[in-house]
Amino acid sequence: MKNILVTGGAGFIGSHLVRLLVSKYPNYQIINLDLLTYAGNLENLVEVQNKSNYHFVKGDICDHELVKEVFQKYQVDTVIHLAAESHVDRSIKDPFSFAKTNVLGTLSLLQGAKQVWGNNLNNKLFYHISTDEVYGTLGKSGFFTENTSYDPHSPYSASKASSDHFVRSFYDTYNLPIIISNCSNNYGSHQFPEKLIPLFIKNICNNKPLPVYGKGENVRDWLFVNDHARAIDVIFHKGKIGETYNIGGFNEWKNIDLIKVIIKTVDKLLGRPEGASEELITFVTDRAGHDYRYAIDSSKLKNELGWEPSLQFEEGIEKTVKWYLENKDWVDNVTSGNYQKYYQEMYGSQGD
Ligand code: NAD
Ligand code: TDX
Repeated sequence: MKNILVTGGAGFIGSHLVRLLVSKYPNYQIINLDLLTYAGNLENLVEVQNKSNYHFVKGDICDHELVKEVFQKYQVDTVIHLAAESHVDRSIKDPFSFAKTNVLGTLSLLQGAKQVWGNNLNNKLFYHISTDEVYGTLGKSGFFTENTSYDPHSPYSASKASSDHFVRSFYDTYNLPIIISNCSNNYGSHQFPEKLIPLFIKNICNNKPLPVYGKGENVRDWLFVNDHARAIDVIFHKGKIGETYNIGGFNEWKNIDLIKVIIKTVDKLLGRPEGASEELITFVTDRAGHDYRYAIDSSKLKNELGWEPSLQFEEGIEKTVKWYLENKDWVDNVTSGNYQKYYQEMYGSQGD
């Protein structure tokens, strides 16, 4: 029996995790606390919304009184904390909201756990979900390990780094049982079309330009989102208190090469001639402070807890593209509202 508070469960990774936990563990109560910002969508959770072990609370993690109420009402013994502002480009335009949600929101949850749990810390866990971006950028070779020093460059990664430090400080100072994992770039269904892969699939379908930052030379390490959810499940059950685990797929792609794979896959599934949409590639002004390369060494997670990615990249990309093509209504729904304004402000005439 567990009472697990998942924050940000209506977002991309959170909704994959909630669906996994609710169906795999009928004896666990899963409480999803989510503010439903532009990135949160209850449509992502229709599959579990009527399950008796699933509970939804709409609210802000920064609302400390609400957080304590939720801890008490549901007798929360585990927190898996994903709620965050998560898009680097938005953090460049509005860093303050990243500090608020990612730093103060995390602190509000830590304080809630500390106050409600008191000295009764048996079988308690505060599991914080973080990113490889806290480590900064790599050159052409090498990997981030759990011992790499923090060196964030964007307001997003600075806010995530700060939240990681707060989480660790609660372990060192108050013995709060914590675990942190730092994952590489995720891809898969239900990702908001502001991030590279869903944005480009959407634009290819609509014959719109594909805004590639700089020369498209930057490198990211891509992991299928279901594999991240599986890793969280493993770490939550078998991870050691106080430890950090890196999660990644040993799957590095230069942006421009990845974009060509996406184009090829979408063209094939839409019945267009191979490579027809390559003419949509448009090189635009680089992202400010753009980290050159991320690559995760996840051997600790493999050697100590036995986790490995389950899917080859080509298979994952094909599944992902198919999902977006078959779920145009989902894409249209999440991109109604303020999305057009965001797109115009972000890409202006460059991407349109
Ligand atoms: P997302 O933007 O898709 O979802 C974030 C969720 O948090 C949304 O449901 C949103 O409504 C909710 N939220 C935002 N502010 C809130 C607040 N103040 N109170 C309550 N809920 C709030 O994000 P994602 O891509 O699913 O990322 C989830 C977590 O994983 C984040 O902490 C992110 O830093 C981390 N992460 C993401 C990736 C990635 O590739 N997407 C990789 C590594 C780590
Ligand atoms: O329009 C674009 N053009 C482009 O060239 C966009 C949106 C992105 N890019 C580039 C920037 C990056 O090098 O593609 C790469 C991937 O960009 P994003 O999808 O925005 O991801 P990234 O900035 O790498 O961060 C992601 O991975 C780590 C998530 O958004 C973070 O939440 C996570 O922590």
